[in-house]
Amino acid sequence: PAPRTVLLTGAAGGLGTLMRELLPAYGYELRLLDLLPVEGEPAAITADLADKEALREAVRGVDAIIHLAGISLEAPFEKILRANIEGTYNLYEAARQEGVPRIVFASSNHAVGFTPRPRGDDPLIPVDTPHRPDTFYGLSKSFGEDLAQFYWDKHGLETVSVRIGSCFPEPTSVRMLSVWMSPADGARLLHAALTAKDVGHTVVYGSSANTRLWWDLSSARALGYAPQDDSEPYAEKLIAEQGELDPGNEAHACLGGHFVSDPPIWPY
Ligand code: NAI
Ligand code: 15L
Repeated sequence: PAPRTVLLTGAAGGLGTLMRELLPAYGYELRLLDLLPVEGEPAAITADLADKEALREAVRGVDAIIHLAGISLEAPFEKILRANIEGTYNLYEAARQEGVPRIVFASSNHAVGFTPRPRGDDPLIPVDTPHRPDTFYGLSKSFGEDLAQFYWDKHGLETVSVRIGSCFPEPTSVRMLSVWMSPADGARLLHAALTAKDVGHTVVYGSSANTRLWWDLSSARALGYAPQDDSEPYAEKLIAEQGELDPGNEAHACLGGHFVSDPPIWPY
């Protein structure tokens, strides 16, 4: 049967807020969880991913989990370790113990952020390109993908790992013309990831069908995802304001954009 009750972790965050608005139209009943209270949602579970008992209770009885909770930008390693690495492990372990069959994991383009971006007629970046994390943050997403593979191979718990580009209401940079995922396409992709049959562990890129796309969306399309949006209508204005991506600029050379060239955040 198609999943109906879905736990959404990270429900108070930017993406969580967008998906809370869009996913119910697909027929899901969302159970919400976040470290912070979720505005206007008194029934939301307020819990830390470090709280194993709270996670057991939160996942009990759901058909699937959309795992968005965690630190969403670069941060000192100890913080990433606790929230993203241990936190994601804790969630998978709770899901295994409670028999939840599928997780949709919010991975990130920063798991492969040091991959040079295609230029000219270069081929699109395939989904099986090696992990090249650009930050401790990206490293935690590479870990999450490996964790997902392990829980599938060892325990038969399915995951779709979505290497999200930039999911915001509008693209706000020239790089985003290539990596943007409209919120509506984000909901389409999550719905496909929840309902496709026999996904095992499938890795997909998460973006709209952008004219300036850098990566291959075929594994996402194979789940039934049919993106409807393209960032191109925003191109003229953004390029007039910011200029074309400069191939000599390190922050423009790779998929991860400025995450590649930003100075480390201390303490390292
Ligand atoms: P966000 O930072 O707005 O939201 C993350 C949420 O997780 C916050 O509400 C925060 O309170 C919660 N959280 C953090 N640590 C937690 C913990 N220990 N226990 C429980 N909850 C905790 O981030 P955003 O943009 O909504 O992203 C959601 C997910 O998608 C993140 O995992 C992020 O890495 C991933 N992602 C998002 C992209 C985007 O374009 N928005 C791009 C690529 C990946
Ligand atoms: C991410 O992984 C971040 O969570 C998000 O805030 C954006 O920075 C996005 O990547 C991006 O690459 O634009």
